[in-house]
Amino acid sequence: MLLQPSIVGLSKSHTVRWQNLPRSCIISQTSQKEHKLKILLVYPEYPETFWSFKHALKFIFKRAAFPPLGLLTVAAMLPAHWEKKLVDMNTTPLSDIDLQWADYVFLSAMVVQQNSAREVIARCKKLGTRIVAGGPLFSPGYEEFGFDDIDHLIFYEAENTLPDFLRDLERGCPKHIYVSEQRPDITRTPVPLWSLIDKRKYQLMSIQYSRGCPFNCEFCDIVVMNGHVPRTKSRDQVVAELEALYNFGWRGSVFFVDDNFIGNKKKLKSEILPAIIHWMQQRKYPFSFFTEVSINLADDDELIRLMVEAGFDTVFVGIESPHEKSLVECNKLPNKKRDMLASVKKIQSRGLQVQGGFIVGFDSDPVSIFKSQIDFIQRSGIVTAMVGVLMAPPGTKLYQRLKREKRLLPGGSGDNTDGSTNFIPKMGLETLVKGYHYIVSTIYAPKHYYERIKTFLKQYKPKPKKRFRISFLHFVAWIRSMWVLGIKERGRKYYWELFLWTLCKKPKCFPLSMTLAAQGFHFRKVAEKVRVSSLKDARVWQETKNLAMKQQQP
Ligand code: B12
Ligand code: SF4
Repeated sequence: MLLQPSIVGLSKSHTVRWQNLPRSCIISQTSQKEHKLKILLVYPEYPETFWSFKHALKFIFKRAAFPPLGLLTVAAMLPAHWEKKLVDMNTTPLSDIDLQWADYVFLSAMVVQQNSAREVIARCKKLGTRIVAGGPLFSPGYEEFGFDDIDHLIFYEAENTLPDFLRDLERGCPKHIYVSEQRPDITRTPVPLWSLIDKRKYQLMSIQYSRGCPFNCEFCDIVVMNGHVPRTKSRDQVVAELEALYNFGWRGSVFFVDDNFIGNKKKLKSEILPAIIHWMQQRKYPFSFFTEVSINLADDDELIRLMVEAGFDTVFVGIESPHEKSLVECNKLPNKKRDMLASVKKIQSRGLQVQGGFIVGFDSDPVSIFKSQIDFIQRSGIVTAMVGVLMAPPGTKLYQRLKREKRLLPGGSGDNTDGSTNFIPKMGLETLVKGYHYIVSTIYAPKHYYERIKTFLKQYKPKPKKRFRISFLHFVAWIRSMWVLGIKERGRKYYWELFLWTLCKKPKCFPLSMTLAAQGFHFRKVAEKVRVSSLKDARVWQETKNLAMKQQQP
C-alpha cells in the first residue's frame, strides 16, 4: 500500500500527488496546526439571468450584484492559519497560476452555474489540484452532473460536515462524500470572512439571520435544503455581523438572504429587530435592508413597522399566481384565500417596496393565466416581477409527483426564468412557452414597465425621516441611463414621461424611480434572450418530449 502523505506534505512542490494515492486512511503523524494549506475558494460564472442584473450593473461600473456568501462563510470555518484566496469568476478571471498555487480548490455553485463549474473542474483535473465542492449544485439529486470527478463532496450545510472533513483530512483519510442527517444549529456559524473580497466590485452585500421556512410549497427546494423549522442566529450574532460589514467599510444596501425572514416572528419582534434598530440608530443608519418574506407579513402591522424602523425598504414575496386553484395545487398556504392585491398594496403603503415571484405552468392554470398574471402584476405596482416557468427541482414533492406521473423530462437549466422546464405541462409545452413569452415581452416593455413604476410610487409611502442619499455613483448611473434609456432605446417616450412625472409628483423618490428604470433595461435584455432562445428551443423541446414519451412506453 502506498503511504499517503500527511496534509503537511500537500505542497505543489511535492512529487507524490494525492490523486495518485488510494482513498484508504493512514493516520497522519503531523498535525495540521503546524502547517498551512493553501485554499482557493472559487465561485463559477453564472449566465445572464433575471437576478444577475448584469445589464443594469454596467450603469454603475459594478461587476456583480452580490458576493458569494456561502463560500465566505465556509472560508471562516477553515483553520485561521491556512492561506485563503477567493476568486468570484463573475468579477475576476480565474488564472492557472491561482489554481496551481492552491492545494485545494473549494468550489460552490448553483445549478445555473454548471457549465462554468464543469470548466473549473476540468482545469483542476488537468493541473492536479484537488477539489472540495458544496452548495446547491452539489446536492443529492444532481448526480448526473458527474460527482465522481470531484474529490470531496460536502452535501448541504457545511457547519456539521466540514469539521468531519477537516478532521479526516488531518488524519490523512478524507472521504468522497460528507452528509449529515441533522441540520446544524446556526448559532455556531461564524461571521463571513469579508476580507477575501473586493467590495468595490459588488453592488450589494449580504447577511443571513435564519435558514428554513415553516411552509411547504410543492415546488420548493429550499425546504429540502434548509428544512421547515426556521433556525435562527442569536441577537449578538446578528449585531456582530452588522458590525463586521460596517468595519469592512461597507455602506449601502444589505440583503438578508433568509429563506423567509419572518419564519419566526416572535423572536424577530422581541429581540432581533429591536437590536437592529438600536444598532442602526447608533451608527446613523449606514445600511438599508431588503429580504424575502411570505405575504402574511401584511397581517402584522407591528412587524412591518419594526422592519421599516430597522431600515428595511424592500421585500421579495412569492406571489406565484393570482389563480386560487393553482395556489391550492402547490400548497402555497400563506397566499390561499387572500386578497393578494390588497396585501401587496398595504405593505407598499407602509414603506416597503414589494418585489414578486410569479410562476406559470401549474396543472390548474387555465389558458387565460398569462393574461391574468399580466393584469395582476400591472395593478399591483410590483415593478421587479420575476416570472418563471414552473420547474421541478430534484428532491421536491413536485419532482416526486411528476416522477410518479411519468412526466419528467431530462435536464433542467437551473434558471427558472429562461423559459425552459423539466416536465411535461398539462397545458402543453408550446402553449406554455408562447404564454411565457407573451408575459415577459409585455411586462418589461417600456410602456408597461414605466407605468408600473408610477403605480408603485403612487401607493408607496417611504419612512418620513428617511432620505435617499444621492451618491456620485447614483449621479453617474443616472447620466448613463439617461443616454441609454432616454436617447438610444425605442421606448424613450415613456422614459421621459416617467422622468417628468416623478420630478413633479414624487421628487423625493426620483433616485428610486431612476434606479428602477435602469433595472428595467436589464429585464428587457433577459426577456429578449428568452424570446430568441426559447422560440428556437421549442422545436428541440418537442423532440425531447417525443423522446421522453417513447422512453416511458413499456
Ligand atoms: C442570495 C441568493 C441569491 C443572490 C446572490 C447569489 C450569490 N452570489 O451568492 C442572487 C439574488 C444574485 C441570486 C440569484 C440567483 N439565484 Co439565488 N439564492 C440566494 C439565496 C436566497 C441565499 C443564498 C445564500 O447566500 N445563502 C447563505 C449561505 C451561507 O448559504 P449557502 O450558500 O447555501 O452555503 C452553505 C451550504 O450550501 C454550504 N456550501 C455552499 N457552498 C459551499 C462550498 C463548499 C466547498 C462547501 C464545503 C460547502 C458549501 O455551506 C454553506 C454554509 O452552511 C438562495 C436560497 C438558499 N436558501 O440558499 C437562492 C438560491 C441559491 N438561488 C437560486 C436560483 C435559482 C437563482 C437564480 C438562477 C434565479 C434567477 N432566475 O435569476 C439566480 C442565479 C444567479 C445569478 N446571479 O444570476 C436557487 C438555486 C437552486 C439550485 N439548486 O441551484 C436557490 C437555492 C433558491 C431557490 N430554491 O430557488 N440568488
Ligand atoms: S413560502 Fe417560499 S420558502 Fe417557504 S416553502 Fe413556500 S416557496 Fe419555499
